[in-house]
Amino acid sequence: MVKKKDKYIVAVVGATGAVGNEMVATLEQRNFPVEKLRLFASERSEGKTLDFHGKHVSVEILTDKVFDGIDIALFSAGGDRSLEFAPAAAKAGCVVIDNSSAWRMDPGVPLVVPEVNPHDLDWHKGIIANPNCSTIQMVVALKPIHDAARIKRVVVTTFQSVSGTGKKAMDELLNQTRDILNFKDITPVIYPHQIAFNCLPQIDKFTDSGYTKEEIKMVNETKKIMGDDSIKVTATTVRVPVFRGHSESINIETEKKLSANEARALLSVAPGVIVYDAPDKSIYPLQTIAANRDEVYVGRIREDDTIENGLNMWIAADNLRKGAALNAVQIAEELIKRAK
Ligand code: 25A
Ligand code: L14
Repeated sequence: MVKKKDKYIVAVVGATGAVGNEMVATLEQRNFPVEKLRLFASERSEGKTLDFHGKHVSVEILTDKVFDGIDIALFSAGGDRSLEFAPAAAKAGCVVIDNSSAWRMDPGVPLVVPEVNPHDLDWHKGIIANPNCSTIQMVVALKPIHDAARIKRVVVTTFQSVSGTGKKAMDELLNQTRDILNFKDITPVIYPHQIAFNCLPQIDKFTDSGYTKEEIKMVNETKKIMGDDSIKVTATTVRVPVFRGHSESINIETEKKLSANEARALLSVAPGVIVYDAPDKSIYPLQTIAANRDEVYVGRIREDDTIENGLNMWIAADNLRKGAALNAVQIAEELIKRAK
């Protein structure tokens, strides 16, 4: 449990990664009440420093002994590190907000998007999971529609940027693009195929079902966050040659009829959402518009007349912010609001 204080000792684990960097920036931008910031990564980052409120903070090596006295730790160093270190951190009295997929479906761990299910923070036991980036932005847009008309089924296709995979993937897209434009041969390393000038219908590993783990995460995490196992979700997740921001095409079937205008009205007052939908002016969500912004952009809202109660929409959000770092910091903000 987080105890009520004026300021907190906060740690970022995996601080030198793409998401970790964004966590440090988000804590600063939102003026989170930080008494002391501690940064952890592997030996590879020893000697590095990151700036926080104008001061250089040194990166320390992560061990299971470091957590004494830390109030809140934001983890983003990959699933294996979360499995290994989060229990030790929780045991030391530190509340872990974990960005990996390691703990998300554990029944003893709440999976939280503050706009959707902040009440699930009430039953955490020291570890709170931050959902998958594609799931977070989708449930922010689905929640007001579910509350008004009950969602029966969702068909989603994602268009995901390379920053979700980390810094090395961003370098791979940049280097491949430059090499191809210079007529040089390229060798894919991070992704199984060329990502420059290409779209890959694979994110994370394939399972025996033929679906990727990313697709399965979207199905299971949506039910857990929305607290409704009856919502059917089917997903196709696609990597596109974009650096930052994910888009999604979403088809929704509801129990009750909702017109496109009614959906637009609900979404326009929903927390964390910007309705960006003026097709006559070619205004619709784009990864370039959502990048470096906090909100989920929703547009192309239309009725699907091939089913009784159907809607189509297109959404975009920043995967490193709402999809990862911002959602984690918002969870921390909710925790300190509830602290006693
Ligand atoms: O281990 P896994 O489960 O396979 O997952 C690791 C992957 O998950 C990514 C992460 O991206 C990495 O590719 N990742 C993290 N959060 C994610 C999310 N929300 C996510 N992917 C999707 N969604 P990353 O490279 O941007 O961030 C990695 C961070 O974790 C730190 N870290 C790694 N091992 C650690 C550790 N921290 C503590 N203990 C450990 N044992 C890592 O710190 C980074 O902060 P680092 O010091 O290892 O890396 C600093 C720089 O070096 C680069 N790098 C990483 N690995 C190698 C490398 N360089 C050379 N060789 C390597 N093998 C990193 O890019 C970073 O810039
Ligand atoms: O958080 O884009 O489960 O490669 C892991 C894969 C996030 C996206 C997660 C990617 C995902 C990431």
